Amino acid sequence: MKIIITHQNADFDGLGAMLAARKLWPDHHLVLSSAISQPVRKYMALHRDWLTVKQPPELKGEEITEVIVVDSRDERRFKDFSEILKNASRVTIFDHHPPGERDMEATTLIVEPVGACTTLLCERIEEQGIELDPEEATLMMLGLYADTGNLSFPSTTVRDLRAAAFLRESGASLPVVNRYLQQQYTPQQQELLVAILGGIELMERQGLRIGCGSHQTRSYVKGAALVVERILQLLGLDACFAILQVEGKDTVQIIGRSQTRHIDAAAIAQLWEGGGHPSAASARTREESREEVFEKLKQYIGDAEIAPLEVSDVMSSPVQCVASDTTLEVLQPLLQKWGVRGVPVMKDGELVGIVSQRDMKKAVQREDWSVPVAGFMTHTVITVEPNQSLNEALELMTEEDIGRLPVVRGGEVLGIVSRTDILERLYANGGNDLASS
Ligand SMILES: [Mn+2]
Repeated sequence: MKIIITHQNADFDGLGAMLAARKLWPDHHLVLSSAISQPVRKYMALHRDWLTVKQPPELKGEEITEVIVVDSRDERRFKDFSEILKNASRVTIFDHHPPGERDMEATTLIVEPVGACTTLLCERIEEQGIELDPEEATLMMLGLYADTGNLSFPSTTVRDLRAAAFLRESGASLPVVNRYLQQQYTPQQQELLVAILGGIELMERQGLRIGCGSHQTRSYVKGAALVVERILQLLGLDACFAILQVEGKDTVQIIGRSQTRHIDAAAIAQLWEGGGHPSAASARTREESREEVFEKLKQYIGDAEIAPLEVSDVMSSPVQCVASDTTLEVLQPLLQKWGVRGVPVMKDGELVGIVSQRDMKKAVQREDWSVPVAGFMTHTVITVEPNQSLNEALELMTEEDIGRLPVVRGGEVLGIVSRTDILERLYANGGNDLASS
């Protein structure tokens, strides 16, 4: 017998990649360990008619010759399958996680840094001209969207976008995708959200804001990671960690989310032998109490070496630009709509100026609404590179008496940084950045 498996606590990317693998190798059976994440369980309950999966006990007595593993290669996430994997004559792994210490060996190992594992298999499906029906395309789209945050996480690659286009063309239903990805919070999740928010400790390092919460719950809260993500957004944090424990139980759960390259959630999860991605990771331990874990976490964050922030860490990106022939009449409502005080001006793909409220005021006084931006913009454009320090950018703004700088590399406008963006960070850090750079 030949089988396709994914990690325990299967998520949509795991399931989507499994289905995609079976399209490529139809003689394989899908086998799902009984521990699966809650949204996936709900999905499975409604789609059993066409999505047939076996459970590990059904494999008893079968000789498993070939195994395809998708969406992880960390042996700790395959405890139900350890015997099978040891005895199989062929193991093929498709994964998109960075390497870890407990990675399994494989006959064929395909690991590529894309946003979702489903993407790797979708590409092969498209290449081979295999057709998908809308249900299949929808499940794969769920996998792709779940792991890329609806194609918005920084880990999203062009390959993920292309795979999404292929799945959409194959009839993937976005309303169905949304139904499973934007689930309402359960009462337990809502309670947890309020509890963590109430007791969260905020730390500031080099202008980065990191929240750490610790909470004991009456029972296990499914989907706690979503709660941590929500807190990150609500408080506008750069990273957020929650330490959870069920009353009367030994296991302490650590969940981390990070939106900054300076805080690696996976490296922190590894302190307790956990894993994941730099932006999203988790771990469990029975060796330490919740208080000990909390102290260790805070100490780690407090001691972590964090390079001084650069312009790229605080810039707004992508940035709205206007063409040099845009008229004042068109420009004024645009700036209002975008809620910005100034924008870069482009001509033939090149940055030729910057126009601010201040420039516009003068033009408005002349009441010539048909005058193009080029007629009243600031022509000398002072720019910064993304890797310049905040201090350098601020000095430049002070010297030149300007409120914002386009961030440019190799002629390409990557973003824009304002004085407020920088001052907020520097003051959050008590001015330490100024001293250290
Ligand atoms: Mn994945």
